[in-house]
Amino acid sequence: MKTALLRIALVLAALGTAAPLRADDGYDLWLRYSLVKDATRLAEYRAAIPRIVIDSRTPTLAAARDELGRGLRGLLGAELPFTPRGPRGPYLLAGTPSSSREIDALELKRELLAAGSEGYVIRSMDVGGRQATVIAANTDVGVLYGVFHLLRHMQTEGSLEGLRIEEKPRVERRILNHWDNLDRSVERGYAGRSLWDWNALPGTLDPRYTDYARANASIGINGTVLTNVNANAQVLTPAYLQKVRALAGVFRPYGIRVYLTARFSAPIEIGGLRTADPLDPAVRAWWKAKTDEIYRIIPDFGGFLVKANSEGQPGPQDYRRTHADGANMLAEAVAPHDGIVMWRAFVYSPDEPRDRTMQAYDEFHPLDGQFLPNVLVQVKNGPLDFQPREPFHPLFGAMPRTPLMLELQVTQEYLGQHSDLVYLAPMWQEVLDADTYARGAGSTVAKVIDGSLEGHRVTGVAGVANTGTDRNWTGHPFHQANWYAFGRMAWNPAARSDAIADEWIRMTFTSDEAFVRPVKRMMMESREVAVNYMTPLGLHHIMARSHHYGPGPWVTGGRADWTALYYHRADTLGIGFDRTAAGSNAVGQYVGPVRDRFNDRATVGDSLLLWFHRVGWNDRVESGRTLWNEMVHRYSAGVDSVRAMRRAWDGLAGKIDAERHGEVARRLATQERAARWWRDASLLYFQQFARQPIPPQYERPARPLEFYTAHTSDTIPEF
Ligand code: BDP
Repeated sequence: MKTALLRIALVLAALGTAAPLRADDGYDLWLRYSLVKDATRLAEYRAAIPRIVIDSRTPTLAAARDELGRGLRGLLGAELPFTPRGPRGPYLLAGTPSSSREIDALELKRELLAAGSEGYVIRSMDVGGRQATVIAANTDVGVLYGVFHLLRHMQTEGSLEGLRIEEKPRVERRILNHWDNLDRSVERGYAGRSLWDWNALPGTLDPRYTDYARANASIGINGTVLTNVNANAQVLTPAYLQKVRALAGVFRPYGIRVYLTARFSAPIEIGGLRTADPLDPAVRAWWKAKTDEIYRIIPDFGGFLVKANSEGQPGPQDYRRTHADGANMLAEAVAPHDGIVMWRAFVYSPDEPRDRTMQAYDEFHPLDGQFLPNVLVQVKNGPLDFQPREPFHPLFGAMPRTPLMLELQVTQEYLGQHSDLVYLAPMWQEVLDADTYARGAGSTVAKVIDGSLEGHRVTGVAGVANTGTDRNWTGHPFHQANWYAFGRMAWNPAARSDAIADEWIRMTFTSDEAFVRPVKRMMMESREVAVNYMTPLGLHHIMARSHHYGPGPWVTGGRADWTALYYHRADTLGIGFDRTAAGSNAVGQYVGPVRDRFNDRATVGDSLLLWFHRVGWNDRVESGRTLWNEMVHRYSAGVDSVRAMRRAWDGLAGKIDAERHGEVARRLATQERAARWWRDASLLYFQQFARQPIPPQYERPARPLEFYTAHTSDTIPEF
């Protein structure tokens, strides 16, 4: 009796009846591999893949094999046998022409030629009279990527019949930038402490390092900069390099290289030199020796990321040298080892500039053609600093002889930090799709980045990571989607944000359409919602001082371009930063048609209106409302949309596990309070200048302006 009951219980468990409500702490990210719900699909998978053939003699093929085992065990609810060569019947075959004689014999030569060093081919095909699902690649890591693709295909319940997939990344270096400090604090991190336990390294290897690598490999990320751009030279000392080597050893099987940030003054700080002048022979020799030492310890080290002469960081300009002089010195040191230098263009002068958004272009544009071939200039998506909305950076398309790397911020410094559900992929898509007109119509930022516009071979995309020691890696469960989307868009800058959201939801939660549809809508709208309650109509950098969470349009004092006033310039006549030809002429940094569009009030569009124009409070905008009324409307709509998101989410209770549902519900409640805080504080502040009432159909602010301006902490005030 007991055993019969047990058997029934086991069968029920295997059928996954209880699966939707299984408590889930989010640790498994999108790699949950829960049992396939659709019975027909499940039967199809079980019939097509009763066994797996993969030679796993290398660490990377072993990782591929482990992932297949783990994934299919979860998806199919059964342990599949790994056989050297199955007897009869269908099977899954994975490998390279050198790991597998069967693969070598397949008619896939042309496809494999096209797949390159990281691509793969997935086929349902006949192999020696037997039906096989084949994952073939030229390299082990290609096989691993193919395995993750097939698992994703099955997690999203695609058919295995007639599979013909050929994939390869469009960008060579797909890199996370960790702004992690050696004391384990994370600059602009909202998910706990740094994943790198420097004290315990190199002796102790946290199992999370492997899961971190798996997650990254599953979305094609192939590099990680372990340390903050505000760099500490200590990481280049022998003791730390041993720790870095230990991490590199964990990541290597997953195709992930490590990179480090190089503090420009390291020759002085840890090298005992008196200068860090990039043209000084002793300095050059020091970097060369240091680099050789690093490569002796980590033979596949990726290279250096450098923030120089920006926000107090040392750099070549301290010695009256150029950014090219600095970058080339390091590039020469890493070149013999096939390394690269990622030199950041996020610079602005220590003197207060007329228009800060113009400085990176002014400095870097003249240097085009002066960088060595293994230097990438890393440019943030917009000319200011990761705001909820910015125009694309004018350097894209303006440095044809230099490979430009796109830097995106996955962590949400300016987009609600720990609390706000903001899916960032639509914002990244907006940038990647933007037409620079550098070589006529169709010269999109995506084509600049993937090298196709100017024929660059070295290409890259960087994302400032949002990971930390929180059990679910990113704090907010939906912030996992931004890590996921970053990888998918770095692999293919032409990927669509809604398709990525769709697969992420299915893999992370469920394929139940009644859940997928509303959640996808919520995600796709979320960025515009945040823009509305934070910085509508092209407003920017009106966040609170330093911590950047919550509103601070009143911030003045100190360095002018670190204040909100500098950016919004509100007075009784109007508001906005005049960047037209009559103003700072920032529009002049864009190519003809773009310049003209931004320069003209009639064509710029409301979304970037106050970025480029000063507008009177009673001027009409696209909706036909006056500017003031539109501002009230947008801030209010932002709050209303968050309320709608909460209602939609509450209605989905029971469709997924209570644990993650509850966590998101709690964060949405916080987001609503944050949105109201933004709305009330911003409207009251700007109202002083507009001198007009909030129209009666809109909600009143809860407290007077002084209440909000008196609040300076990074917690939401009680109102
Ligand atoms: C800003 C951050 C600051 C970073 C800087 C950078 O506020 O913490 O150091 O960017 O990108 O957005 O270097």
